[in-house]
Amino acid sequence: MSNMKISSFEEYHQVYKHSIEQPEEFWAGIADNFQWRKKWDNVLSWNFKEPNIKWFEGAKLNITENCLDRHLETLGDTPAIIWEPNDPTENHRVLTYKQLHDKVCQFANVLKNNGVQKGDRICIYMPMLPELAIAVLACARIGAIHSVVFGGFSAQSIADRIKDAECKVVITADGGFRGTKDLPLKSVIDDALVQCPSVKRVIVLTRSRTPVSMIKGRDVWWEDEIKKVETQGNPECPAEEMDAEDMLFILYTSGSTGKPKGVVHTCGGYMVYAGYTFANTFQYNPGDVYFCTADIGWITGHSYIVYGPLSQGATTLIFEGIPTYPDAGRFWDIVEKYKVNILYTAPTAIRSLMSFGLDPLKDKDLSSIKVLGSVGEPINEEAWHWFDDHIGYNKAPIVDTWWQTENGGHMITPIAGITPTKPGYATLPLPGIQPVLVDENGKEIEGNGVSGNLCIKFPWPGILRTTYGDHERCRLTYFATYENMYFTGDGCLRDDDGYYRITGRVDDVLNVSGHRIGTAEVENAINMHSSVVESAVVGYPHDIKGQGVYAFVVSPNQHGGDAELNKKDIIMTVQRIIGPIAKPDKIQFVSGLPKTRSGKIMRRILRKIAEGDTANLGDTSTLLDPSVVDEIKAGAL
Ligand code: 7RM
Repeated sequence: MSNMKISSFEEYHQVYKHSIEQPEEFWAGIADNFQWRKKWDNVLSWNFKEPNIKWFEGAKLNITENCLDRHLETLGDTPAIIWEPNDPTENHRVLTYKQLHDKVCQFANVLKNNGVQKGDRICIYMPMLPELAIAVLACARIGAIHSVVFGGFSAQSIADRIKDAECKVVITADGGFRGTKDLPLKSVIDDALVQCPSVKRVIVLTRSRTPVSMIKGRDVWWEDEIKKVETQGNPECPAEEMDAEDMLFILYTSGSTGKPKGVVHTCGGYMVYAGYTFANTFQYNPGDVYFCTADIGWITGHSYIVYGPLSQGATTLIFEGIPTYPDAGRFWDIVEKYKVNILYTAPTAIRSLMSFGLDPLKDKDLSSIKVLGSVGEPINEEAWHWFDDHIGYNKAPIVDTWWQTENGGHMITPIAGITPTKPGYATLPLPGIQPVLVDENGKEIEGNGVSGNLCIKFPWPGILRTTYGDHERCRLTYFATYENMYFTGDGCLRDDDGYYRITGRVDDVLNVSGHRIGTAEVENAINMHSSVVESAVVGYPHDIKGQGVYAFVVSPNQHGGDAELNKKDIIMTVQRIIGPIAKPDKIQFVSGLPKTRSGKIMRRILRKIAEGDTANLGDTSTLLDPSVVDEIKAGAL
């Protein structure tokens, strides 16, 4: 497994060069570090036109054999998962590789008993428990395709995702705990399923013991189903033999249109890429305790809580709660309790903890930390230095990992302890990754000290293969903007040293606390409110969240004439339609939106107003009615 790890900056440059000159040879060498039932006939065939991308064609494997079975002999008694509960007084749990293997097999048999077959889509809506990882792996074990939906999404969002993928089974829990909140997960699922005739079975894990209603013939308890397979007596569940290009999972992500896309990853390429990047970026060593604070409902959790670490035989810590419960020292308590060596978190969490000052760090022993990681959004220099000074004691390299749901794993990132870092910079591409900057006309911008739109010009094993049920959408979103390139949607600069700094989205996608939210999605939700005629949503700089959601709303006939009440009601609507993560931070009622003669909303102007930068709004002469701009400026929040 360690054959993949680069061990010096010099070696990085050599390997990088090789990976560009002989990509197939390079990736075949990486793939040799995994266990295949049958090796590939062909490393790569691709075109970005359709697109049609195939890695390791002809190879057969099961990712769970790589994450579980192959470690049993050497690491059977090593912790695979350490679980820390939301409530620090509740007992933690440890699952060794042997125990995790057995539980995955057991639950895979539960799925089979409930009619799940290879290729079926399974929606998973669960709290951060070992059982969430077990459910994910059990699907992969039998070739079912998981679609994990983050616990912060509403019933409507879940229903949209279930319908899009025609899921047959939902796996959930009665409820969950996050900080002081109880999440009524099963009840949210019940609301969603009113619209979802494809769902034949709901498997419900007991967690919170909140009363739930179970529907006869549809809903079963996780624990009862486990008892059934126990009495059936066969604890094994042979892993399904998968083609490298069979679907492994779908994960929905927001784009610039109103409807989230189901990003599709496949078994072979995703496994290789998640494992390769985990081993290299973090420089994981046997025995290290690794803690990624993301939720498994996001790609970071898929690749860097479950598949990446487990494929490398690592010990991965799953935390059920939030950084500020019961107080803002919680992460540091966890680091101390388990002697965490590698901590991977998000700038929004760092900024939020920074705001509590240094008190929560008093008497916390963080000396176990060797590597720090950041993901999800650009990290500002202040947060970078705080992380470096107060958490890493200036001894732990910070890996600022840039990548996307569509990429499967890290793309541009330092390699811990090997790549010299610079605050705010994702630094250099991993070997195998060929970033390019392009101008508006799609012309490559060469040389250093330049900026442009970030594209990737050659495939890597973790690249998305399609968007579920709509390949044309995949082509249009990622491969049609610039010919023969994958377009990331991010702006980027390359400094004089050739280091990359990602500057943020160049499309109508917001990044709120590291969560991708399409402005169109939020607008659609706001527009559902009966008082709303139309709306425009933009982002604005937010101290903790990175970006906040600013909504300009045309709402002439407010019920009862109470603007504050109406705002609350609109916020509730967004919460119901999308979920709490998309709630507007600011709502400004306006009498009209700035539009061009062709009816397009001039978002550039609204963005400037939301940022508080009203001095130079640029050319407003093409507006249908320039006077609305003055009104909006005057009423800005
Ligand atoms: C992993 C993840 C992807 C978008 C991406 C960027 C932004 C992520 C960084 C970053 C600057 C980083 N997947 N982004 N990481 N920007 N520096 N290190 O977040 O699909 O949910 O979001 O997030 O804009 O396009 S994601």
